Amino acid sequence: MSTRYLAISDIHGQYDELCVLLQLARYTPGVDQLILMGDYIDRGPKSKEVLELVMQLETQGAIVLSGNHEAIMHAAYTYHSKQAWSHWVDRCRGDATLASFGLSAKMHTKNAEIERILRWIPTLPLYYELDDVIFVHAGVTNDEPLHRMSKRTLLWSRDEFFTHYTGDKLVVFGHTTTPRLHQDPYNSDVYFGRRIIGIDGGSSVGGQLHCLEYPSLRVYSV
Ligand SMILES: [Mn+2]
Repeated sequence: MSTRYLAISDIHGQYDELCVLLQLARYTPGVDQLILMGDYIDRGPKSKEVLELVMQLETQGAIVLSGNHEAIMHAAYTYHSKQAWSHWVDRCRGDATLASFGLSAKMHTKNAEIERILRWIPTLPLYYELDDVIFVHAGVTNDEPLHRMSKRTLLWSRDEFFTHYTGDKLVVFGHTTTPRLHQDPYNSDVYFGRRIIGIDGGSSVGGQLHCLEYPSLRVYSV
């Protein structure tokens, strides 16, 4: 029997939903291969709990990719710039992440747990590849080998990827919410396009959190 891959993306602090979803998919560490595709933090109420669970799942064998929100948080603490801090805390709702750690939004506020996360973020891979499928937070380009693609492409791609992708491999991605992919604000279901599958149902903005089972392409949703 082939391995069951389970892909989840854009959890954004929705810890309770993540726990329910893992139960619904009957995720079994050591049997199934879980692939978490980034954006664990910001917006939702329980980023700290999500991060702790994700790190635990990683030690149990889950593949844990980075999203752009992890990169934004890391940049906010790395650069001595009010703009970088405000971009994360205000624009990307990093204030919700800080609040989940019991911290204020004061510039570069930190505790030991935050320091641990800042050391962990740079260790996260940006994609995961099988013979016929690529799992990535945002997207890929058509004309470069995957290992040469920029962080910008892998973590931030939008329309240039999902409207123009011509590659041979199926790409499973998050980052762009599925109502936008469906061009229907009321449809947050998984988006099955031409050799692309968008799974970010916009859970933190009133949509759904999805888990895509591969290769069956069965979907579990909360
Ligand atoms: Mn994203």
